[in-house]
Amino acid sequence: MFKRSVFTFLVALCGFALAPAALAHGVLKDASPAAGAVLDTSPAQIRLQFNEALEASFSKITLTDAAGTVLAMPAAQVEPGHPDVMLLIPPALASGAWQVHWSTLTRDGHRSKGDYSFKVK
Ligand SMILES: [Cu+2]
Repeated sequence: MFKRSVFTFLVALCGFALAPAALAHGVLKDASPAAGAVLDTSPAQIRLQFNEALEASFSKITLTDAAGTVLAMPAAQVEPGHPDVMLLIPPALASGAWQVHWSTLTRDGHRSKGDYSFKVK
């Protein structure tokens, strides 16, 4: 019962404190490759760091090419030891523009998503 009330309190606190700024949840803090990057070679990994710990099974990354086709590849993983980081090891990416689409469920229950693009020369 105590635990439950603490949980309720925390949920309420999170809601009250951040309700006016819903975008403060699951914010992308750092991305590699960065948005707008122009790379000489295909990136070895796509690493996205968020401001909150992620629920691995409900957080994902997809890549689409310039034509909007979704690239088939293994699912993104939460990086071991870094619950706020999602890591994707893509196959070799062809030259051109690539769009990164991410969606997250953070451990406090908030969903968030976004996209950005980079280029491979
Ligand atoms: Cu949150």
